[in-house]
Amino acid sequence: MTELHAVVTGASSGIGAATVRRLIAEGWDVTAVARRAERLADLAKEVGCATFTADITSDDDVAAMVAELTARGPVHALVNNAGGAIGMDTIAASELDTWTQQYATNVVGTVRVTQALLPALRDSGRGDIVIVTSTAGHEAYENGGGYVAAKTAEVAMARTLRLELTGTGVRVIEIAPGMVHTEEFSLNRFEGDQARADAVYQGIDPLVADDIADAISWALTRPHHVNIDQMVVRPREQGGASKVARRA
Ligand code: 8X3
Repeated sequence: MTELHAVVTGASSGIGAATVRRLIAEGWDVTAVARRAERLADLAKEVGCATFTADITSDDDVAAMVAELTARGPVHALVNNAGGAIGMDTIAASELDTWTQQYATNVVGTVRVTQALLPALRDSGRGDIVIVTSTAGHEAYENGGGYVAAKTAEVAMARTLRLELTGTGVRVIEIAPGMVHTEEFSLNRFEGDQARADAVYQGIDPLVADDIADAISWALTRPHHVNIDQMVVRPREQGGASKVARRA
């Protein structure tokens, strides 16, 4: 059998890079997609993945990516991981631009890449679309309005897409992580403020990127008649968005 080919977005760090490593270890042929070419080159050197430098908010980039990937052969899985959070402000105080940006990356970016690769995924005969959402898509929390709204929309997208693709042989798998300590998620959210970013994970054993890569890889490697619709993954000490048991 030919190798299965997965495309992973947001692959230059964190959950995306961990997913690339994990799928390569599982024997997949993987294309890592992100904006930062140098980081992709390092990852390719480390694990032997293919790479494509693209910004998922750009129609041209995504069209070029799909043209190149489909010319190379079939695409069996798409892991939509690119996105992220900006800021921690009340809705009253938040900048509208942060809402627009979070919607553009998390929601519209995911739709853009999914639409563009859907014909190839259907043609593969066993397509998979993974959407990495967040527990923020399932539970609101104060000061997270823009991110909660974007992730809630992404959850709705996953549900709708699953209905629309029923009977086509394409699975739609939503993975919803809680607190995952990655190099960049909270640092980006707090615009480079390392102390604030570190404080998010103080006093708990947070998830790490590989925990989510493990969940993604597990869902993808179930027999293809099994669709893991949704998986919510949190650290043990996080009972809910606003309920975290921290050590003193
Ligand atoms: C990340 C989880 O708790 O920061 O998607 O919203 S949280």
